[in-house]
Amino acid sequence: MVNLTKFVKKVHMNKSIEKLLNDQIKYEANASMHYMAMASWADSNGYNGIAEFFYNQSEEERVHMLKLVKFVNERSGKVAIPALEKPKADFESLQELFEDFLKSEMFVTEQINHVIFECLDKKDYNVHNFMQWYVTEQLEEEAVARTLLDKLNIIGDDKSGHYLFDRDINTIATAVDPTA
Ligand code: OFO
Repeated sequence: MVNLTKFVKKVHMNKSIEKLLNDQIKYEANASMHYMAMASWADSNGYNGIAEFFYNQSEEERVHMLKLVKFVNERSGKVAIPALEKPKADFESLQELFEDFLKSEMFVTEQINHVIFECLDKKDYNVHNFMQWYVTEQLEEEAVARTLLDKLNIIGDDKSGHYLFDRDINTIATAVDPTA
């Protein structure tokens, strides 16, 4: 007869992976608040298109966090809902805003790579499979962040360029092909 108690114990999430997934919950939540602060800054400075873009990014990050919370619970792991960092509220320029956006995405990609590494090390192919969605998502978001920063660097300090960038940001972002 199979010892089911032993089996159930075995399918519980590996502790180091559980810890990394909880860290990831925190990074996604921090990114969500960070982008909310960016949206609010853009809103209060008359950049309505950029504000809309970051409000949407903030919501996307919240959904990424939620997906992880549900996944850890489904897999019998323990979720610790984290306290969050106070996000930066002021930016010197649009360049600074979008440099921070790119840095934030690069940071999250690096953390996801740690999770993937640990999954392979611990042979947890279910979590590895689940995390592939995040890998693809990061590829896309980093490509968008890079493209937007490149455009802004071309525009420089030109005010009419900023006006057009604000007007067209969503068109520019949706046209990015991360595999190109
Ligand atoms: Fe969560 O997608 Fe970027 O950070």
